[in-house]
Amino acid sequence: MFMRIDHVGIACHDLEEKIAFFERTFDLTVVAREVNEEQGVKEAMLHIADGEGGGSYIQLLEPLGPDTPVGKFLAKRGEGVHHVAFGVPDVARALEEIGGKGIRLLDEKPRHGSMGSSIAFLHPKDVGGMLTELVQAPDQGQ
Ligand code: MC0
Repeated sequence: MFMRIDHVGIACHDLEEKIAFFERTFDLTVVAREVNEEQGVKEAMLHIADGEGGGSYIQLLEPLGPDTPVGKFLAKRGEGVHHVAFGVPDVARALEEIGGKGIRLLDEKPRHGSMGSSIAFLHPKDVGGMLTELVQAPDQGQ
């Protein structure tokens, strides 16, 4: 079902400061930036490598406000790994399969994600404490 790790999402207070840190420390490059109002984030993708069905990235996330998923996470836990996202060939089909196994779906159907992807989240409490995201790259499943 999973083709690769698409990205690791990291919650931060200051996106620009964290981008500068990752660029100078690990020689990574920002390849996309977006404000995603629906998800309540301002985010940047830093490219690491290319794999089956798409690339892999570090995703830096700054909340648009305190009453958003990342805003609440920061208040409760501070900066750090917020979620892990796995590339799948077909996110709607993956949701059906995973939901059928009793895992709580935070999204019943795919939503808009970074770089034109389709995404959906699984409840962290059902996945060993890890907020899990499914990602279908825009050129998959067409
Ligand atoms: C909350 N919990 C987490 C967690 N967030 N555990 C691991 N990782 C996280 N990120 C835990 C809490 O500690 C709590 O455990 C329990 O889950 C319920 O949390 P809560 O604080 O009561 O509930 P909420 O209201 O904060 O909701 C948490 C939930 C929510 C995960 C359901 O954040 C959500 O629906 N997230 C999916 C959307 C999202 O995160 N969007 C932002 C990234 P205890 O033990 O205290 O009960 S958008 C994105 O990344 C896009 C742009 C993209 O990739 O393209």
